[in-house]
Amino acid sequence: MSSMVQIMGNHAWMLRRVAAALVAVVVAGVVAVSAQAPPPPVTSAPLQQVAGSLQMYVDPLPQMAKIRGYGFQQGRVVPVNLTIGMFQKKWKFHRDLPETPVFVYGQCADSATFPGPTIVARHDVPLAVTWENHLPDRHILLWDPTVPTAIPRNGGVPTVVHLHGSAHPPQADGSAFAWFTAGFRETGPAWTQATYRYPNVQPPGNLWYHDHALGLTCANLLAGLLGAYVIEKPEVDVPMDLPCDDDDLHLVIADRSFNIDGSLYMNSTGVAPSVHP
Ligand SMILES: [Cu+2]
Repeated sequence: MSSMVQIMGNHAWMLRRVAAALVAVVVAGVVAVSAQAPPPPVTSAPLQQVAGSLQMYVDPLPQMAKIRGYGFQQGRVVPVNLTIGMFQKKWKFHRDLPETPVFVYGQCADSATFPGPTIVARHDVPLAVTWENHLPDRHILLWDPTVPTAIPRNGGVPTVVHLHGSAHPPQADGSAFAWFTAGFRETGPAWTQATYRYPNVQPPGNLWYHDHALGLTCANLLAGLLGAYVIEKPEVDVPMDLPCDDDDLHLVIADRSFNIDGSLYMNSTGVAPSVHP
């Protein structure tokens, strides 16, 4: 988790935009402070108790659903449009854990998974994805009130999707300021479109998609808004005899700690509390 956030923290352009918007959102930030309950006092003891109570090797290795990001027409590969939503649901992380409230991606609430479904795109075949926010009015986690944060006036959880490592036009980049709430009821200042088009013109490889909303990337990813995105290129993959289709298994490793009730634990203490609480 922390490494993911550090990756995000390296986006220099984002820092510039955050700096530019700092003045504009400082009032909203004050709202965020007063709207949040104080973080619960959690010590490492209950976390270790929960982690220590989980028996190892009792659950099968989970395999995330795959969504094919291209179609076939008369034997030819053709572009498709996907609709992928964000949903709140409960996820069973381990046989011995109670169900955990999460925010997850999927084509419907029933099929949404933690992490999200693996999108398998084809090199040089553009993919259009309409990302939909079906999240409730309130977040399941706290957020950091000391950084500029997207705070909608009418409730809801701001989200916006960034396809990490992809080469695509800026309007499909998932700017932190292009956030939107459920039903596009409210949108951030950089929001322009509901459908993102990914050209998939770069070399084949493994990417990942994740939430990117201003100030909420940490909480939204911790809640489960992340997934893998693969660009296949048969001309490269086949001669190397690389696994394909059902034999190509994608692993996403995401470390989480759990409270005794099964909910996700969020550390609300910064690494340098005197500077950044
Ligand atoms: Cu990223």
